Amino acid sequence: MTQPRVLVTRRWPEAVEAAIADRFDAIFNESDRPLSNDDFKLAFKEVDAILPTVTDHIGASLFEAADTRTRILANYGVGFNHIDVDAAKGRGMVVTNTPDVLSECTADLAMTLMLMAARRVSEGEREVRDGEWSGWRPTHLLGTKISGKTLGLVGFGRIGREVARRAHHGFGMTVKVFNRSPVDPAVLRAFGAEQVASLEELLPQCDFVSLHCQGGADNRHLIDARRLNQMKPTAYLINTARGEVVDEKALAQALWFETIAGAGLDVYDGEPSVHPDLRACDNAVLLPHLGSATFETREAMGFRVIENLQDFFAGRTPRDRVI
Ligand code: 8YV
Repeated sequence: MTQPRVLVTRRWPEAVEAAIADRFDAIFNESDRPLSNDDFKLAFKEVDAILPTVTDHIGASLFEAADTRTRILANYGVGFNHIDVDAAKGRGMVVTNTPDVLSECTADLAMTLMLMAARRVSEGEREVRDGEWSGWRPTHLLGTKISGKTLGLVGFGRIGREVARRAHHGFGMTVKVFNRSPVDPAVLRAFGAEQVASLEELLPQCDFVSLHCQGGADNRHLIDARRLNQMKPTAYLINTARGEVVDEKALAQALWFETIAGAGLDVYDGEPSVHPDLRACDNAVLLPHLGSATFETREAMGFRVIENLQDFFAGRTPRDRVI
């Protein structure tokens, strides 16, 4: 029996690539450079499955060719806002993602950013590396305590819940949740959390606000100048979700004029370029999209993609089908 032909758009962990090579007629991207639109147009004609990542912008125009062979886009990652899912649906394509396996590591990174921003970790490290540290003193680089403070979560899916677990049970934080749909009270109780009705209600109460909603058009600039103004001047904004959820120019202004205390960002609108005004803010901690970047998680994401593909090609509904 001929194996399905699949295209892996970036380098994946070795063990996963080996497993893919065993099971499929696989094309790997040895150079690990993002593919162009023309590469994708060709791939749509020649492979049964494309295995994209967040760095692949698979827009509507790529779905227009008449002679498309691709039947499934098996995304490596939970977020899939880089794929035009309506266009995929229009072509009868299946789209899958990789939830669950990255929730813990992404939540760990949100906590990392919270601690780094509040405790001024990057400023301190820059000082030591630059040879500028003049020694201990009682007033040196004072930051903000996170234990016992109030954390607002925007979005309460799998990752938001893992952040709530860490924040509440690990750091004794009070957790408030804004989520579009009502959350089961038993789930809220497990994290000592309270659901509030609106962002307007959430933002003024929180010492930390952490974003865990989806990207995409609906949430573009959900956090804009008006909403940043509703945050306390002592509060911190954490974003491990998608860059487009925040109006970055407005955030840079809020940081520069200290209408909020700081931010911890892992994702950016138009990454890998980062808004120059944000890079100029000392009170912003800026990481290069590391949310799921552990050996364990990146392997687990890969094996989850393989499971989805095997189900699909065996005629079963993949467990992580989103379209
Ligand atoms: C991934 C992420 O590394 O899963 C997601 O949505 O943001 C990251 O953890 C990335 O998307 C891989 O495509």
